[in-house]
Amino acid sequence: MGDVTKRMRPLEAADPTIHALIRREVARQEQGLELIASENFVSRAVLEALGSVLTNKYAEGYPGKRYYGGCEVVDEIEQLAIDRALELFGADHANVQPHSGAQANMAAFLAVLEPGDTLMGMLLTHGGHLTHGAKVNASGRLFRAVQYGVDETTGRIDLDRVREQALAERPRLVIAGGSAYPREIDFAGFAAVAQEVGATFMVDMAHFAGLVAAGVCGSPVPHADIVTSTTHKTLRGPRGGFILSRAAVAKAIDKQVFPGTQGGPLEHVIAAKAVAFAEALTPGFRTYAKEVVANARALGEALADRGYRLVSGGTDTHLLLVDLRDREYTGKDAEEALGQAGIHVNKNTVPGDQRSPFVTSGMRLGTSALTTRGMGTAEMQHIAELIDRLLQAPTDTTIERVGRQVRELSLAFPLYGAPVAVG
Ligand code: DSN
Repeated sequence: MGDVTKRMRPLEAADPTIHALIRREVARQEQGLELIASENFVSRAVLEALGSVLTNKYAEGYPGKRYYGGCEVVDEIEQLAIDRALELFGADHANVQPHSGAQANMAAFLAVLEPGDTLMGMLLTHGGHLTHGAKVNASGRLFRAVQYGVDETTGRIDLDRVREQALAERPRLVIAGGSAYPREIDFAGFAAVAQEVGATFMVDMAHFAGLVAAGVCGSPVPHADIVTSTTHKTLRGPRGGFILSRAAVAKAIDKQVFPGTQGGPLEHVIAAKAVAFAEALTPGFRTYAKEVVANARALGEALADRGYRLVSGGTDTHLLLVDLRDREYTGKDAEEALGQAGIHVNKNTVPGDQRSPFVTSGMRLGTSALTTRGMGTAEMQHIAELIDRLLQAPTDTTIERVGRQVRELSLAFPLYGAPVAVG
């Protein structure tokens, strides 16, 4: 029989506990329906780059100007990531080092603001993002944060109101973008407001970057001075961030990423970003992004047909926000009940929500991950039916029955085919 450890992969032999936990997570991802709007499934190529020896390398600085020797290979990798990001989005400058979207945003703020300056972003509870000036975040502590909301009856940004607020508050930075806003944003309109008050205009496109890359929704790049993003949502890359900018602020951005807010870049992640950017440049990715939006519309319509209220009445993107205030259950209840059957959504505040962010009156859904698995509009209709069945009667029997159908549906759309190597 020989030594069984010889047939094991290194992680399994060295740390069976972590190995087993990763296998459990592989099974959870394979057998569930991932509807969390900020999640997606990367390709095996991205996974391979992420798990590479590039993690061993220190490379503080930028390609050609590092504080360490031996950077000739990572220089080429990082330059490729930059060049591909520029080709994909058509900006003057790209910095691919931010470890996350939050890091990208803080570096961008510090590039154009001094502590105490006024920034203006969308309220977290109206679909904005924590890092756009929420009190509990450094963006709300270091800067004077003014927050705009959506019109609570339409669920949409009212640019006239944003303009009035900007004229009254005179922010030095105006931010558009968020994490639970299902509609396309009028970037040209925002840019005009920012210009009128003499502010820098920044767009955080983390959620819809993949749709922008594919040309399925309008690009903020021609309108904004700075565009920040993550790589792991609709863009389907590794967990991380990047910043695009006009030439005029490029040096300031680079300085605030390193040495301003970060140390050594994660070159293994940067390599994986380069792989994902190359994937996003293919015609196949354009088809994928179109399907993501078609699936979100189909899922929204199927839920609306069953009586669910969608904030803003629908979606232009990958994302849906369901207002549960006319129901007897909360967002937390919905997230927990659906989760027990393997349907993963997240509770989310809706505009005007009286409940805390830990409870909420809404749920947010997105179609990027299931579209990666190959699911289409027919599956979205089936999923709406499963969601409705479970939320109407979250009994043990329904959870068991819906859970069985969830597993069947998931396994009909294999995630990675053969088992993913975990070590
Ligand atoms: N937490 C992410 C989301 O779920 O949208 C944004 O950072």
